[in-house]
Amino acid sequence: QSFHVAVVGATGAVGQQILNTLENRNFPISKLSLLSSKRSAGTTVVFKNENVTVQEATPESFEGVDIALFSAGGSVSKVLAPEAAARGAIVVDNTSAFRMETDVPLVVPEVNEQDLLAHKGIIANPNCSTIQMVVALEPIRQAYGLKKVIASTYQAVSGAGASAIEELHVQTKTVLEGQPVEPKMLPVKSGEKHYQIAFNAIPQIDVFTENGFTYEEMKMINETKKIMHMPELEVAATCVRLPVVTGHSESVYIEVEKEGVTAEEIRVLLSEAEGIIVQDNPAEQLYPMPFYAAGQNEVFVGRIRKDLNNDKGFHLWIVSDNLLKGAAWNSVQIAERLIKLGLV
Ligand code: 11C
Repeated sequence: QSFHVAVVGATGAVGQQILNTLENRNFPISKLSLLSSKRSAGTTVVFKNENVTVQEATPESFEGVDIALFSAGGSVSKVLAPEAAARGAIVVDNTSAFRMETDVPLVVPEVNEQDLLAHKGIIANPNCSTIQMVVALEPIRQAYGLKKVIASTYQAVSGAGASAIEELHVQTKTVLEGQPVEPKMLPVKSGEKHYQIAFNAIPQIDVFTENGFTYEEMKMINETKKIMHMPELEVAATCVRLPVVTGHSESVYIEVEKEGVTAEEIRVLLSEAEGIIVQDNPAEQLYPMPFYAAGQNEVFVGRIRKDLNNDKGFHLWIVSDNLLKGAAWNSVQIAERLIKLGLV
């Protein structure tokens, strides 16, 4: 059994990784439609050693498509994802356009695969920083209960797309040559102010909301509650952009419900959990780092410590490739589960 797959946003940072992942997983494809906004149409991309020309995405592009993987920005998804679904395609959408809609499952397969069963044509892929965190938190929730989560993130520029990677490269070179830099992209491309990212840390990802948290922070808060089916979970986040190309890192403080849990118990639990690699041995300076996690599908967890004051408090360091588990791999994994569950 094989499927007509459409990739919308095929030329972007995530789109490229979706194509790599489809290729690496040998995804059962009978026909592949590579689509994009008008601006990128006509570009050639390579899939399985063949050049494929990207076509402009229109509603008609989705005739006969079984699975449509969208990562061309929220405005494209808002218009075209319903068109694709109306034509019978199952959409896996990487943007924030539909994530919080009640009839759209927001899915991380290791956590809430069963939510796929209720889909109505569109399935949302969560934000990258949310995905890696909930993969690590779900086994802990199941074993010990979960009351509180406070996350501080150290996020790579690739989360802001291919042009942000380019900006980091150009700025780094410019600074090393002793020239003044002209920031144009970060923290928010359409924003009024831009700051240098090379040799810097920017405590703003996406725009600010009225409560003082940024949208990235609110995504982590709201999406975590939805994916874990825990509206009552206490969650807070501070999201920071670093001059790292790929791989988001997170320092996460949690409080569990059960008393007397040890850090070693959490280490063992996570090392047996799906999609997680525990790298945690201070004696050997073993801990996850984004440079080494890049290119891999798993979520890496280390620095697991019990809080010094709170018996139910623990600290974790969670790292993953934001373009893979945070985006492309999670999307393709959803598509694979849809097939496994007989939903396509
Ligand atoms: C970043 N997390 O690192 C963002 C990118 O809602 O899918 C992903 C935005 C999203 O900038």
